[in-house]
Amino acid sequence: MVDEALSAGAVARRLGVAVTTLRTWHQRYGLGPSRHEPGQHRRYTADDLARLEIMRRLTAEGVSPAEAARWARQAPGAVRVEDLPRSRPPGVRDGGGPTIPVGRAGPAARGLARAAMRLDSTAIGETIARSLADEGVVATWDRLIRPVLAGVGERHAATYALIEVEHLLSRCVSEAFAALSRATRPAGPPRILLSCADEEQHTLPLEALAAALAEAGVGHRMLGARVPSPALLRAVDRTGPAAVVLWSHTPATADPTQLEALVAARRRPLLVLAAGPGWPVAALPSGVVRPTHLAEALALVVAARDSLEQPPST
Ligand code: B12
Repeated sequence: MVDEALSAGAVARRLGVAVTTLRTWHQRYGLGPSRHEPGQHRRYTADDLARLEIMRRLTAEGVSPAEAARWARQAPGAVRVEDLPRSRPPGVRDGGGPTIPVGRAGPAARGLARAAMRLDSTAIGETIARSLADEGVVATWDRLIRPVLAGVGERHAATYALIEVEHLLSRCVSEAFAALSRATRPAGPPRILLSCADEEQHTLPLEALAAALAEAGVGHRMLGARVPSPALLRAVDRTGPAAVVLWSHTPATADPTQLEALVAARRRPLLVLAAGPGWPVAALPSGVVRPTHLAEALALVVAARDSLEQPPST
């Protein structure tokens, strides 16, 4: 299962629980790390992890923590999966119930998906914050958050369920990106304008771009969801941005006249990006660029900002 002993943070990530939950399980139920090397923090072994996996699964299914801990302490070896108790109260579904498919994404994404299924906003927030600090915004969005969001969308489309999971997860993602942005100071004036198309409520990819810009110290303005075309044009006129990114997630909000108005604006931005899967690739006004992923959009807007800042060559 695992070759090396793990830290509490790594175990929390794998299981999709908060570090504070691990601490409680250790203090109250004796399910702590067993490897101890002098002068170092205790580490979790593969057997410790197997016990905690049982604890996580049973508590998620509604078994009381004390009873779950009794089963967990017998593992590994002494417990067979079919012997485990199944006292799941109505409405509590995990483990054997529906899960969020995350494709080939790694253990952290599976942990995030499990935390989302449990509506555990503390664990969701901790998992995302840890990844933002360790991996940065682009990797966190592409490898951790996006697979889970796509999985929630897929499961919802198939079952009409998980709306509460989608809403809670979306909110936690927004909060994590906003916290990162608050902790940074952009250098220079905000030359990038981010906006959703009229009636578009899917803001998270733009929030990811905003956080990536903040991480890179690039100033920007974010207008957010559902921006009517005249309001966007007024914002362009008042702020003269180097680049405007207009997000549309579905064909229903992808009216190309919004883009036409931008390229015809009095203070025409150097770069207009039609971002998001909603835009019809074949019907974009000329001069409009369509990035397909976060890193590409980031590189394009930073380049536009840089060329506006550069003094004219003599
Ligand atoms: C979270 C979510 C919501 C949240 C949004 C919260 C928020 N603050 O953003 C809420 C609950 C508000 C919501 C509402 C709705 N939603 Co919604 N939602 C989603 C969900 C689960 C994730 C959206 C997201 O952030 N996707 C980002 C990533 C996960 O998408 P991706 O496909 O991997 O990304 C691709 C590209 O976009 C690109 N990309 C990714 N990130 C970035 C970043 C940049 C900068 C760039 C350039 C590119 C890029 O790379 C990927 C490869 O192509 C999706 C499922 C999905 N697969 O997207 C449904 C989904 C988009 N929603 C859907 C629907 C139907 C709706 C509603 C109409 C539901 C309703 N009946 O009310 C409303 C729409 C309201 C509106 N007018 O906008 C459908 C759209 C179907 C369609 N194609 O028309 C989806 C696909 C779910 C589904 N499978 O049915 N939703």
